[in-house]
Amino acid sequence: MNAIPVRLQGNEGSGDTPGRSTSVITRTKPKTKKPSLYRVLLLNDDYTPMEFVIHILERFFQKDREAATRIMLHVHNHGVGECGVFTYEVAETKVTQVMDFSRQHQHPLQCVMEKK
Ligand code: TYC
Repeated sequence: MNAIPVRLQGNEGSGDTPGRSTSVITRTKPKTKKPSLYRVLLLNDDYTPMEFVIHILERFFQKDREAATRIMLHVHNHGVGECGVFTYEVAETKVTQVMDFSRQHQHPLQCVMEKK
């Protein structure tokens, strides 16, 4: 639950119109909602070249060579690994970019997203 700080707005204690209260409750803090976050994952396969996966991580996930190599080897050894965490639309865009780029280069690399 989320407490909402409020302020009374009206004529209480104003000295106006005794006996006729017109107060309303107003929000004092803007109502904000944190966006849901999604992990973008790469899946291992036996055919996509390691160098191609490193390139994907550099190009679409802004990883430096060292981080990209570490993530690629993690996927290679464990079957799946995280490339980043994004809001829904950004995650969806990354998945599409990776899948399209891999397809264009005739690699079977799979990229998926999952809610955190
Ligand atoms: N297993 C691949 C190979 O040995 C390399 C690879 C790593 C493929 C990560 C996909 O997401 C992947 N060439």
